[in-house]
Amino acid sequence: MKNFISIDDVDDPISMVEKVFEIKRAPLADTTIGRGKVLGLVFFNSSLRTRMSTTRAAYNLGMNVIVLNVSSDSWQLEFEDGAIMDQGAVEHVKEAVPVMTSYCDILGVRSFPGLENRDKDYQEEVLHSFVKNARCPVINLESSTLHPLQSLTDLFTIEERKQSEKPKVVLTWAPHPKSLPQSVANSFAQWMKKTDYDFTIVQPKGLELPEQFTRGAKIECHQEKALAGADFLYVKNWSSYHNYGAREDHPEWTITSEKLALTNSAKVMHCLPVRRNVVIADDVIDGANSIVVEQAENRLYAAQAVLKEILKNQQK
Ligand code: SN0
Repeated sequence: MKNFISIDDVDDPISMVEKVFEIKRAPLADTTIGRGKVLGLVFFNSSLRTRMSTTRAAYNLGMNVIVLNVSSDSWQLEFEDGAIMDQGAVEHVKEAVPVMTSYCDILGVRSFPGLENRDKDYQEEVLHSFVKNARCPVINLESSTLHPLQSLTDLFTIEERKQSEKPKVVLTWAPHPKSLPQSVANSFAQWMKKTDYDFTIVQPKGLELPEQFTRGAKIECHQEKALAGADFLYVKNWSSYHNYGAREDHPEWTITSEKLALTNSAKVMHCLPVRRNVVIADDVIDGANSIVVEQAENRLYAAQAVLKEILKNQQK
């Protein structure tokens, strides 16, 4: 694996999941493959799980880590070609990224969408300028449209816990006080489509995700109907793709114990952070069906599997 930008960098998602199983069975089986190497983690946005799990994953492989919080600790970057830099941005990505890669052997980058200009966000300007200017592999730590480290984790978590060959997996929209990216949901849909699960996405009418990621999935707009018989319930808010970035208020879409009762005692998943009693009710998150903490733990093994594949490729 050269970069980890999207599912397209993975030859076979299921064999990648096998590698995550191997790591989870023995996380410290290979503590020298990354010796002398440095992972740079560049954050344009907040992070808890991604930062900590990817750092720990690197340590388990013998790497060191440098974290840069661009928005608070570094110079403001310019991305536009030919920009006359007489405003806020201090440094162009054309210098900044090659310089970063002269100190690092792998670079991870997180950059959320602005949620104002759909074309701009869906062109993935920040992520692509990192890939273009980096002289080392790049890992997507959640970009404007995708979050593949989360999705690999999610697929692994379902494979680890499924009780039937083809579980019914439902991705349901849920309310949120802010406009959020579509990235987690887009990416989850993209990875689910590579499986033979019975996969449904349910959202209020008008909040459909972009077809490029959901084509082939069952798409519903009646939540209760979609929840019937679900084995896994993936709960997530996203803002509108069609009325780009708009937040919609549908308080009746919160996942409560009454909704959970409609499922086949579904395992409840969420990428976290989660707004309790808005997205998911307390008794569901605190209840026996919730696997959100175990799911987050699996971020470590997924990140470690990805780093290991990239390190192995560098040894060639
Ligand atoms: C991000 C998102 O893409 O939905 C990151 C999830 C891994 N979530 C948020 O930004 C939540 C912010 C909030 O105010 O709850």
